[in-house]
Amino acid sequence: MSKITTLDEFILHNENLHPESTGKLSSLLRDIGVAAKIVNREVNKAGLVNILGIEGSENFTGDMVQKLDIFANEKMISLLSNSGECAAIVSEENEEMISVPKVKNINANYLVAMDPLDGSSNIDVNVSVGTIFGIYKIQDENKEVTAESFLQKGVEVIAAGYVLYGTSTMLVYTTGNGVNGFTLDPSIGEFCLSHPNIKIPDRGNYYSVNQGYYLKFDVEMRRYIDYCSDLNLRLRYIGSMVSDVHRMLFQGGIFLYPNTRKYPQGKLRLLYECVPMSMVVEQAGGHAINTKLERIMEVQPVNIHQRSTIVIGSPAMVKEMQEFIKKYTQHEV
Ligand code: AHM
Ligand code: MG
Repeated sequence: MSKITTLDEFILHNENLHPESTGKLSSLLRDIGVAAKIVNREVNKAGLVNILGIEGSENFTGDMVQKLDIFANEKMISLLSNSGECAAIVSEENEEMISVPKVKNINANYLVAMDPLDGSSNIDVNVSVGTIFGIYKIQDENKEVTAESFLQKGVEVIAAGYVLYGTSTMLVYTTGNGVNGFTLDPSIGEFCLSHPNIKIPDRGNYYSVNQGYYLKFDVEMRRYIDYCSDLNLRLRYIGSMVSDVHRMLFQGGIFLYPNTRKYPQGKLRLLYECVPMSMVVEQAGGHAINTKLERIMEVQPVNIHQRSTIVIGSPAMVKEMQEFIKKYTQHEV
């Protein structure tokens, strides 16, 4: 029987490879792992207890917030706050940045941007959802941490990943040195290394886009979708970015969320959806750009909740899509 490596062991092992490391990032990553287990427990029993359904409130963007979103948000915030390593949090569910009080009067070094439960429209029909996170370093320790401290390009992110609450629960993350996937073994309550050094295939047989918006897409997007269909690629769209991108990561393919009439800047959030997923995909050998052909990781954010278009997945397919944008676009790119 091969030896099982738990998430904690893996994080510790990597820390030992870097003698200069302070262990603070490791501890933050471990806390995210613990939060993921707690959220997972609730997601799994969502059908059993009366936690499902609309909470009755709307989050500040006007999307309906469901109970599990609130639970996941609160759990993540509480674990990150107690970790002592996180100075502030930006969450999809909170309009303002959340300042975290110092633990034992020690300054924390990191900032966390997260979507605590992405794909929330899937919750009450028992379809996969996910948690997305990106960890930033505080650039100037002498300055007070404000929302502006989060306005760093994706290339500055030091760790990013996601948790997929699916048929099994997986945590996939990168610290900029490859991507590793861990599957939760419910019998021992541990994330165990199941997918070391993930590499995305150069192309795949899948494309993922909300084709229901076809007529609302720009012409280059419509031409590209026609092309995918001509090639007999298989359309897969769960409506949960984590799940859809996870499929591309393992089986190859392309995920697109372009601008629509309703969302002229795209729907997905740059800081806590597009950047972390782009870092994971790039670290696995894939590409991620917006429809202006900018690399997502190099976009300078101007607002913590800003939206972005995204084209992400297998490198050969993203390059191909890029050519469609250049050829058919009626805007300047
Ligand atoms: P959410 O954070 O409110 O759940 O919204 C993000 C989700 C993504 O997971 C998914 O890719 C997208 O919204 C689906 O949107 P649409 O229903 O417009 O296709
Ligand atoms: Mg989301």
